[in-house]
Amino acid sequence: QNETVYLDLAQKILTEGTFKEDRTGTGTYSIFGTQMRFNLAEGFPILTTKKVFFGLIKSELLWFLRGDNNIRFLLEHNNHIWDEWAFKKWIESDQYQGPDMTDFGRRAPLDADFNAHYQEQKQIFVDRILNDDAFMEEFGYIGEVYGKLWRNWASVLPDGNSTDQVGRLINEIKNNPNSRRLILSAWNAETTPQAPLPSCHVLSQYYVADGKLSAQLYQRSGDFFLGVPFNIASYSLLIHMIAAQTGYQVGDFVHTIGDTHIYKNHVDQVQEQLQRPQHPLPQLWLNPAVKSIFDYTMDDIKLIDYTSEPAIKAPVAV
Ligand code: UFP
Repeated sequence: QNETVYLDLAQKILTEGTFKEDRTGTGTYSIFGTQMRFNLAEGFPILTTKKVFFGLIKSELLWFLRGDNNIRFLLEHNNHIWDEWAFKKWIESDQYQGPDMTDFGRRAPLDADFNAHYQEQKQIFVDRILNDDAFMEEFGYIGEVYGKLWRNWASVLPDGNSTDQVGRLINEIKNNPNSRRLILSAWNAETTPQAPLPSCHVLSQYYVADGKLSAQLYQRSGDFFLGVPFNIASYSLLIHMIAAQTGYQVGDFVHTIGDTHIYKNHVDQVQEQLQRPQHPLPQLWLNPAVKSIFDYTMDDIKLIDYTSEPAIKAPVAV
């Protein structure tokens, strides 16, 4: 089954991974340079050994495709996966006057009192992003990452226009499908390293053969338990959407990851997951009436027959 490639790699990281300290202070088991391949014709590769929240994947991808890098759109869709990164910029600004939030990601799981203050401050922050336009304009942005770079890559020429990489990619796939230059880049060497979370999925390449569209992603860093299942489903959805808009069937999703890691505090959860049965993969439905990749809404994208084992909770390393 399709998911075995994921489970086998999880097992390999646990048995062969090197223990490595990391930026978050958590510690990881890590392997450098891994690859998984998913044949999208066999079903939609969302994990079935634990529940993955597809609604969050949809709203995040629609947010990227809007060229949006302000978290308000995500909050309006009840999606909180980017909150911490915007919050980090807010508490580091000189306008923030609340209790000390230094190192909130590390401290919150260890200290119940601190965690209560942290949750309160984050709620205040999120409410302000949603309701206060000036605050949203100042503190809602997460910098030069995905959406901004995909749709609106700033020109280096003084009077140049910005580049819509996604629009260009779709045109190239339609007009020049044998091209070996079908690239979507989310890493601007000048600006991306300053973002609160510099892009994890750095670059993807698209490939057409035998009437099928495939893609390979290079992900620089992969949190194998929490992040990677999202990334697999997100790129698989993107391939389906591009294929639908360019008239191809779906081929393979090739997922290459640099630092492929399992956080120390996710090991029990991974071991539990490895004991669980797999279910048949669901199918993806895209509304065929949508005629541009930029026009999909939440209701135009559905998973059919997604059955899975229950979700497994684990702390996010921030
Ligand atoms: N991470 C992912 N996938 C993502 C994303 C983040 O796995 O799409 F945005 C994880 C990888 C790593 C952490 O554990 O978040 C980012 O930390 P760093 O920038 O130090 O690699």
